[in-house]
Amino acid sequence: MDLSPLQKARYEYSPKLPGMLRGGISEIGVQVGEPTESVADQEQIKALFPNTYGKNEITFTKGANTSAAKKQVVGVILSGGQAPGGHNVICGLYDALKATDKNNVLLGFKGGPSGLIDNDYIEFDDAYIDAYRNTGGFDIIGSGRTKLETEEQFQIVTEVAKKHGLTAIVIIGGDDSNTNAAVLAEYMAAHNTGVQVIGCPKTIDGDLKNEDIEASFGFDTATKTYSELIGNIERDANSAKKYWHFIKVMGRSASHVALECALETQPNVCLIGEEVAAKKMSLAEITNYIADSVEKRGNNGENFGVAIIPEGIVEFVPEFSKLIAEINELLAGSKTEAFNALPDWDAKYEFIRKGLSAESFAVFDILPEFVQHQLFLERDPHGNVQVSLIESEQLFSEMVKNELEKRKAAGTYKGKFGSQHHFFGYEGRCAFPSNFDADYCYSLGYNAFMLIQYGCNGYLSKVSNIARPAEEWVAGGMPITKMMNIERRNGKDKPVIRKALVELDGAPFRYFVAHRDEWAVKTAFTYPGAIQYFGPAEVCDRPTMTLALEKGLD
Ligand code: FBP
Repeated sequence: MDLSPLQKARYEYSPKLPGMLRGGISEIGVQVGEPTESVADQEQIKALFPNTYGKNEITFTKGANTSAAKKQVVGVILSGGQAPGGHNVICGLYDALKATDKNNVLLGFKGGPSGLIDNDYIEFDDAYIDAYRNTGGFDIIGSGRTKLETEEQFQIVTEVAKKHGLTAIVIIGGDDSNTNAAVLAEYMAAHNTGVQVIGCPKTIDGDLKNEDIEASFGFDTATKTYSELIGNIERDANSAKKYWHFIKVMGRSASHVALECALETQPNVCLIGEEVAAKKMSLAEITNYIADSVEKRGNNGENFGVAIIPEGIVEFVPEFSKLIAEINELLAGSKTEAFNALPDWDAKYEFIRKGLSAESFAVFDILPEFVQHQLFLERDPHGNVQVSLIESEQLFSEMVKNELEKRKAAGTYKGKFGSQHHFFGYEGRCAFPSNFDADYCYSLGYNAFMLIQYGCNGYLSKVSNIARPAEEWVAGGMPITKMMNIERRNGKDKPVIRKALVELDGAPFRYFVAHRDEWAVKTAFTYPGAIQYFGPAEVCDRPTMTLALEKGLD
């Protein structure tokens, strides 16, 4: 395989471990902390996890390694969307496992959780692992979105584990995958399989965090990649002075990615889904909010700007969610066929007008025609609207354009409006991990093995104090049940890890609110530039602004 110069250089990079994991395996001692309680619904969670609930927090220390000697055969899977640093979790896991005993074995199950079910695996060796050190992507074994959650799947996993003599399974995934890791850990304990299950917190969306997990890995690199691109676009906008750029950024639901990019690049507008929901903003209100910035800047002679739109925005707009629910109802079952049989869009439009409530039809009616078509014509196999396909960056730019025409006619807006559209998502999910993610991920993997070695089951690998230099990071583990509560999912009460949305009283959002009015009118862009891997620590090892603000460092 031909290597790029950066890839070669990154092979040589030695990820930084937390101080207590440095100095060799024999010097990693353990401190057992207090027993834990789930964040809410304690009685219900305890009843559902009788074997794994209430376990103690674990912190590693510098000291004698007191774990029992035992041959370890560990299986690992990557679950869900790619996130930079996943390879380093596996490298850290492998290095700790082999440093403990070179006869230990690490198996990588391919293509996500389904690899465990299908017993599709490889055994890692040095040469294989070395080819992936400090690189982006999940191609080391691939990933997938199959959910491991049914009794039948757990039975198959137990059989596969028995076949290989697995002593532990490491699941690298987001909130859902780690919820399922906790259920699998309970199953393994209840059936006396002797198989331990450990999770690692992954997702570029940044929504797997809580009082124990300070950040999910991949968020740092992905947001730095998008911020570089947004900064470049801002410079272009400020050079050409002729376009408004509407930039959608990934984040299936929570707006952490959009917020972090806004803190890094100071655009004129950034929508935050959680605020839209809290204020119950309508599409027209959001449109006016953006149009106000365009109008003020245009009237100052600045006919350009940048607006960041989070991927999940439309689901946070209450009137839009209601419209989607009504459309799904309107076309449920065989009604889709009747709709499809109508001769043309005029007939379909009439059908829609009669079928929707007056309130929802009014929302439908202000949507640009391409979105109206998209809502009715591109549907998933169950006949539901595919909200994720809605091009919200185009939706809002079109609505803003229409609004500005009205303002022009009324004589309040004197500028010119031209727009460009972008969607940044896949560009960032497999980037070479930043030093932060390379270090954090390697530490999470190394630490996951220490949790296995010390006999833990149903724990999430936890590395904290991560806004500080790596030497000061604290390695340990937290029972996953501590992070769980009961939520209603698909009509049933389920124990789940609570998804972390943007907190409107949190420091990152408050910082944004304190500055956004100024950014909306002035050209206050900042240009973060490309991720730097070699150079001064303040440039190369800088945490996200979200983390720095949450930890009171900025
Ligand atoms: P995870 O939560 O699994 O980490 O994935 C997040 C994400 O990257 C979202 O930002 C995005 O909406 C989604 O995955 C895209 O999924 P897919 O890769 O299946 O297109």
